Amino acid sequence: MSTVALSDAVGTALAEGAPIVALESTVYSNLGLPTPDNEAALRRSVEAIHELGAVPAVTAVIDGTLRAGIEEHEWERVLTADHKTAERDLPVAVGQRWSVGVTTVSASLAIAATAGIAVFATGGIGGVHRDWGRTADISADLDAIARHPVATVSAGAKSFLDLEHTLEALETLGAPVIGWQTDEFPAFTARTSGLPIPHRCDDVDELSRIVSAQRDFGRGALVVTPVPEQDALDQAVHDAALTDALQAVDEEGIVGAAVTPFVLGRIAAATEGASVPANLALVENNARLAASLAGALRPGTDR
Ligand code: PSU
Ligand code: MN
Repeated sequence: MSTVALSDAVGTALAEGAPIVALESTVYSNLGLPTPDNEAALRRSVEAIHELGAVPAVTAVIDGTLRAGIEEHEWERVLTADHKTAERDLPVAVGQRWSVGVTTVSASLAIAATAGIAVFATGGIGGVHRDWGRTADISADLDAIARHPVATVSAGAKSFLDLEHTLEALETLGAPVIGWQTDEFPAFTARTSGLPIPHRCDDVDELSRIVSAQRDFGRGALVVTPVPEQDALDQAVHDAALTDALQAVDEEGIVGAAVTPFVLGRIAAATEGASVPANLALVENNARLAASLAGALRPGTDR
């Protein structure tokens, strides 16, 4: 993998062993959120990480270079980008010198691992799609979460996925799933899917010991935390919008990497934007937990 260029702040933090939180960039582009909510989401994530004394490292490909940490004058390029970049696309983005590639969870984890960053925050991970038997559509996020020695913090997986089989796939791949102050798998804008998860943790030092032990194996873990109660999307509103969105996927023949942005856009439109505030709140909440975890997890210390 090509070298990752670090922002000054991330370079200094790595050298000093200060806490860092990697962030993806697809969610902050219009593939993830409409303008201007995407910028608000980015700002809230970055500020939450700073508030907790950690350094944010937004990952992206810019002018053909893999980046961990972007400067504020580069935000606009990421916010307006439309080139979704998964881990397998990274070598092509570098070789073809893409102007801007926004990273998914899998690509962000590859960049974070290469840079030596231990903690990563996203909104909701990709997973097993509901029609996986027909389409074989299983997000590359899952394998990347298990394979890279980076802890991923998310609000579970996106609610339009097959969450039961997403958990099953994570088990097969060997990724521990740890509920932060919960026993159930969160469902993105909903606090729970009702599905039990194997492990729960209520204390950040304990969480850092778990993540650190898994890093010693050279592997990653998934930490899940529900959207804050006051920001959760009404379940009935959500379910109705989702049914319509999934029907539209079929009718309009949307496949592959286009499915996730399409469904997110349809749900946002159908809920008259009620899903967007929930999405912003959970992204910030995840960044906050990731920053606390990064603070508890001092690189190089044997906890
Ligand atoms: N969750 C969101 N918005 C997003 C995504 C997740 O709320 O934009 C993105 C993430 O970058 C994730 C990707 O890695 O969708 C998964 O896409 P796919 O299902 O094609 O693997
Ligand atoms: Mn997919």
